[in-house]
Amino acid sequence: REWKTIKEYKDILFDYYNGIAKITINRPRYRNAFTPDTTMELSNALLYCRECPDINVIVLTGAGDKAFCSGGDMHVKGHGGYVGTDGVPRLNILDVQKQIRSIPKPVIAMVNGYAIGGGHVLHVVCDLSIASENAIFGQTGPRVGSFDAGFGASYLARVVGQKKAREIWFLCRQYSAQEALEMGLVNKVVPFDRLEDEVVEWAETMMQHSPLALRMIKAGLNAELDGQAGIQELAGDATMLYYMTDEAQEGGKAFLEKRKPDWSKYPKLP
Ligand code: 2NE
Repeated sequence: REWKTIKEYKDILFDYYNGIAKITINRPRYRNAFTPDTTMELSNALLYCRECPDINVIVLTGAGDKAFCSGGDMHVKGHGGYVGTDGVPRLNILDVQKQIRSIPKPVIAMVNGYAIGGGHVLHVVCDLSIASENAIFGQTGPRVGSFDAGFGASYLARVVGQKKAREIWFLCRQYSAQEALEMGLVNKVVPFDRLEDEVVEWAETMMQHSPLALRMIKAGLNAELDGQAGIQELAGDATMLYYMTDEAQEGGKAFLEKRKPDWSKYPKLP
């Protein structure tokens, strides 16, 4: 399989193959921990994925065979956030989480090793998670002076249930890929050397289906959980579809032609 580079970055790889974009956190020396710079690059790549009509499915992963992502880079954790090369403390990984949830295309976490701390949250917010047998899952926040009480807690609880989510956060244990599968935290576990093939197969299956149907399903599943922000996205999709109707076009045309709109010819289904 020949992945083609979409764009060069410092901390991430950004590749394309057959309708699939693959974003790889490329800091294996630090178990693919992210700094604010890494996070800005992730945001930038995700924005590209949103805009590009040739990208149907996005895969998020980490470089190497040890880690998907080990969360925020503890070397740059300062007062008020993680400090990037500009010296400003930030928690901009939260923006990436929101982007993953709101991008109107399926996002698959290809979990190739440790998914720990903020790295665990990243896989949790992806639509699907496929893990290799060596993957290990867990939160560390309360052990290392941090926490993610947003999607990292509330959405996790929707995925694995309240008791398990509290166990994961309160005890900071590590869980095997098999345990993750049993608690519904991942969709499938495969041997490491099959991981990418499996992920591409899942992406290709989804690409045989209606992109708009997938978009609406994702928006609907999110809307139930994301309050007004979730409803806003679902409503935005409804507006997009409405704009594609003759009825909506009539409104705009009538305004420009300085006449009363004639709604009578459009269907009013029961
Ligand atoms: C990931 C884990 C379990 C891997 O363990 P192991 O034994 O395979 O590797 P090791 O030796 O711990 O790590 C290899 C190198 O990577 C660095 C280590 O410091 C080590 O460097 P050297 O000793 O060789 O110099 N490394 C690993 N994780 C790093 C990190 N997150 N930041 C900087 N360097 C890191 C084990 O390494 C581990 O437990 N890592 C820490 C995980 C963690 O606590 N992450 C932060 C959680 S808080 C967070 O992510 C967060 C949040 O809670 C809320 C909002 C935003 C972020």
